[in-house]
Amino acid sequence: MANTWGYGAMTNSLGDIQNAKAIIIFGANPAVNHPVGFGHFLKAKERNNAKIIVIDPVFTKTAAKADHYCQIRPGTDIPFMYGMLNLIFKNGWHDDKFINDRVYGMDLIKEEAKKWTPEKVADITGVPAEKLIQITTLYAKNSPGTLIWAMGLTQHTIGSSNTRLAPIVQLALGNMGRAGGGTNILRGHDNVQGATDMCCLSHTLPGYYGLSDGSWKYFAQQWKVDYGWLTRQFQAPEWMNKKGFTLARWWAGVLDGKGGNDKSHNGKTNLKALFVMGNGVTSVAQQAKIKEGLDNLELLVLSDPFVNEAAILTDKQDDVFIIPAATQFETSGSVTATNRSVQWRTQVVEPLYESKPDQEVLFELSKRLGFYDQYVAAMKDEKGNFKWPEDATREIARTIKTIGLTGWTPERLKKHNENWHMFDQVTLRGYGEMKGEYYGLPWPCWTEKHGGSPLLYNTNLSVKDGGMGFRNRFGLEHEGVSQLAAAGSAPKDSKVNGGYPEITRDNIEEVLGIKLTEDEKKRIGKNWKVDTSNIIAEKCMEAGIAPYGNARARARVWTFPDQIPMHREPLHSPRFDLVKKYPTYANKPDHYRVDTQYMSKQSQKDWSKEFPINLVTGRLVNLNGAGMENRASKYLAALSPEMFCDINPDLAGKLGVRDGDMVWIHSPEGTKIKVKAKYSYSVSPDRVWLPFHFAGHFQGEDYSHKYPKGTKPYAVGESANTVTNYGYDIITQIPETKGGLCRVERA
Ligand SMILES: Nc1nc2c(c(=O)[nH]1)N[C@H]1C(S)=C(S)[C@@H](COP(=O)(O)OP(=O)(O)OC[C@H]3O[C@@H](n4cnc5c(=O)[nH]c(N)nc54)[C@H](O)[C@@H]3O)O[C@H]1N2
Ligand SMILES: Nc1nc2c(c(=O)[nH]1)N[C@H]1C(S)=C(S)[C@@H](COP(=O)(O)OP(=O)(O)OC[C@H]3O[C@@H](n4cnc5c(=O)[nH]c(N)nc54)[C@H](O)[C@@H]3O)O[C@H]1N2
Ligand SMILES: [Mo]
Repeated sequence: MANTWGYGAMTNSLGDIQNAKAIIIFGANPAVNHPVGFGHFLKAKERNNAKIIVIDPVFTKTAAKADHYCQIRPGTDIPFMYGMLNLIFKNGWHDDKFINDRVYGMDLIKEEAKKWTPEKVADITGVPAEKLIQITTLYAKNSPGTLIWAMGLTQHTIGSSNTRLAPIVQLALGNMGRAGGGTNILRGHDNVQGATDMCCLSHTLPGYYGLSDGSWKYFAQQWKVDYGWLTRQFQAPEWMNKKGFTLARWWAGVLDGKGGNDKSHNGKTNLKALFVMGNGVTSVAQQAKIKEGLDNLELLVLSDPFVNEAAILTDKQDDVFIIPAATQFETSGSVTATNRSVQWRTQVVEPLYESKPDQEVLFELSKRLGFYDQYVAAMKDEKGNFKWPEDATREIARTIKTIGLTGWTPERLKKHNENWHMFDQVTLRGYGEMKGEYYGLPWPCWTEKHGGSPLLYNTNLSVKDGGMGFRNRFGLEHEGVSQLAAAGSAPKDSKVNGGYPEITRDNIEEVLGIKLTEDEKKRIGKNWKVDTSNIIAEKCMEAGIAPYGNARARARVWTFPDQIPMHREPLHSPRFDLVKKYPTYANKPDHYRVDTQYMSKQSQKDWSKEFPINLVTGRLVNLNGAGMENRASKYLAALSPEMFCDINPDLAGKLGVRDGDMVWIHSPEGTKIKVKAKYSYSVSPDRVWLPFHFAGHFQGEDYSHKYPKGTKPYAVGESANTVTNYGYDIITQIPETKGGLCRVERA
C-alpha cells in the first residue's frame, strides 16, 4: 500500500523554464523546496525579462522574488483559473487553431468560464479584480508562458480538478508542446517520478497498466511466473482488480469495527501487519487515528536508516521492529527526475554496520514468505544468474511500453552520466559522442536508438527526434465527436498528416501504409503497449508516427465525477455561505477500500464558528518530509530547533498572544497541538501556517523518552498532521493538508 503525493509529470524540463517569457506559479515554493531548480526561473528573468507571478495563500520566499503576488484563499484556485479563462476568451487571447485541432471539450470550459467574472472571483478567492486582470493580461501577452504547480494544488479534496484545470489554461493559450511553455510540476523526492512510474501505488501495475486480467497476464508473462500462481496469492481472484488501501488511510483497515471510523472493505478481514519502507508516517494527516491504527496492529516493521517516528508515536510494546536500511549512498541504480529524465546513481560506500539496501531487505523478506524464486525470475539469464541493479533495469526497459521506457538500458544510462558535460542545460541536446540524444533520455524513449522526448506533445519535432501529439487513450470518438487530432496537426515528418489511432497489430499496415512480413506478423504483439517484439515501435519510428496515436487532449473527462473541473468548497470552509453554493461531492463508499466522507462532513455544521482560522501547512528549506533525517543533524536542526506556527501580529494581538508564546491549535476532529507562536506578516490575519516536519510530541505530551538510546533527534515537536483536517481528494485520496480550519488559543 502506498501513494505518492505529487500529481502529474513535468511536460518540459527545469532547464527549459529559461525559455519562458512568463512564469505563473500555483501553490509551489521553489525558492525553498527546489532551490537549485529555482535558478532556472531566475535565469528566465535575466535572459528574457520573464515575469514571475505567484499565487499562494502565504507570502513565501518565492513570492519575494516575484513581479506579482496574489494572496489567494486556500482551495480556491479553480475560480481563479476560470477567472483567467474568462478574460482570455473574452479578449480573444486564446489560440483558436490549437484548440480546434488538438483539444476536445473546450466549449464546455468556455461556457463555465463565462460565469467567472473578475468581481465574482474576487469574492471567492480574496484576490482583487484588478489584480486578476493585470496578471492575466501579462501572462496571456507574454508568450510562451509556463505554468508551474506543486503541493498547493494537489492537497485538497478537489486536488485532481485543480491539476486538470491548470493544463486547460495552457491548452487554451496554445502554450502546450512548446519550448518555454507546458505545465511544469515540481515533484518531491529525487525519485518520486520513478516511484510513480514503477507503481508504488495501489491502483495500477507498473507503468500505469490498469488493474485488469489482461494486464496481469502480460505481467505474469514478463515476470516469468505462472498466472495461476499469481491469482492464488489473492484471497479470491476478483481482488486482483480492486484498488488497495492508500498511504493516507491504511489505518481504517486496522480499525474497522474497533471504534469511530469510516468502514473499510477488505475481504471481511482487518489489516494486521504494517511494513514501512521509506516513509515517515508522521507526514500523513489524522495522526491521532494513525496512532490508534499503529497501536492495534499485531506486527509493525519499520525499515529505515533512521528511527522512523511511527515507533515513537505508538504505545505498542511488542512486535515492533526497526530494521536498519542502508541509504541511497550505499546502493546504485536508476533514478527518475522530475522531468522524466533518468540518471544512474553509483554507490559511494558499502552499507555501513549491519544495514542492508532496500532490495536486500525485500529479497530476504520474499525468501521468508516463500516467493523469492518468482520474485527474481525475470532478472535471471539462462544460467539462472542475475546482476543487481542492471538486470532489474533491463526488466523495466523490456516491460514498460506505456510511457516508453524501452530505450532505458543500463549501458545507455551509465553513458549519459559519464558524459553529462556533453549536454545543453536548456535544450538537453547532446553534443559530440552524445549527439542525437537528450540528457537522461526523458520518456517516452520508444526504442533502444531513440534519444528521448524533452518536451511532451511537441509537434514541431519529428517523433524520431522527440516529437509527438497527444495520446489516443479513450477511444476514437465520444458523443459522435472524433477524438483524433485534426488534419495537418501531426508531428513533423509524419507519414500521416493528421490524427491517427494508437497502433495495434490489426491497424499497423493500414495506418502506416506498410506490409509486414510473415515473420513479423508472427512476432508482433497485440498492440503497442504489449509488443515486446518492438516491431510496432520500430516501424512507427520509420514512419514518423507516435505508437500511442495522435489524438485530442481532453478538457472534458466523461468518466470523472466532474466532467469539467468545478469549484467545490473545502470540507472545512471559512465561508459557510459559499458551501451552499459550491458544495462538495456526495460521500464516496469504498474509495480505495474505505468509505470516505464528503457531504456529511461538510454539511455537519458551520465549522468556521468554532474554528475560524484557515490552516495552511508547508515546508522549510532545512528540513525534509517527516523530518527525522534532518532533525538528526545538529546543524540543520539548529536552524529551526522548535516546532512553531507563523501567525500575523494582528491575529495574535486579538488573542493576547505575544511573539514566542506557546499556543494551542485545535482541529475540528477534536485533536490539538501545542506550538510556539512566531509573528510573521507572511500570513494574513485569517490564517496560520505550520511546517509539517516535526514529531516526537503528541497533543501536548513529550514522547522523547521513547527514542531508543542515542537516537533522539536534536529537534522534536508536535506534528502538524495531528491537526490537519479530515478530507481526501475524490480521485487520488491525497489528504486535504492545505485547506482546513483550526482555532488558536493561548496556552
Ligand atoms: N527543503 C525541502 N525541500 C523539499 C521538501 C521538503 O520537505 N523540504 N519536500 C519535497 C517534496 S516531497 C515535495 S512534494 C516538494 C513540494 O514542494 P511545494 O509544493 O513547493 O511545497 P509546500 O511548501 O508544501 O507547498 C507549496 C505552497 O503551496 C501553498 N498553498 C497551500 N494551499 C494552497 C492553495 O490552496 N492554493 C495555492 N495556490 N497555493 C497553496 C503553500 O502556502 C506553499 O507555499 O518539495 C520537495 N522539496
Ligand atoms: N501537513 C502536510 N503533510 C504532508 C505534506 C504537506 O505539505 N503538509 N506533504 C506530503 C508530501 S508531498 C510528501 S512526499 C510526504 C513526505 O513525507 P515522507 O515520505 O514521510 O518523507 P521523508 O521524511 O522524506 O520520509 C522518508 C523516510 O525514508 C527514510 N529513508 C531515506 N532514505 C532511505 C532509503 O534509502 N531506504 C529506506 N528504506 N528508507 C529511507 C527516511 O529516513 C525517512 O524516514 O509528506 C506529506 N505530508
Ligand atoms: Mo512530495
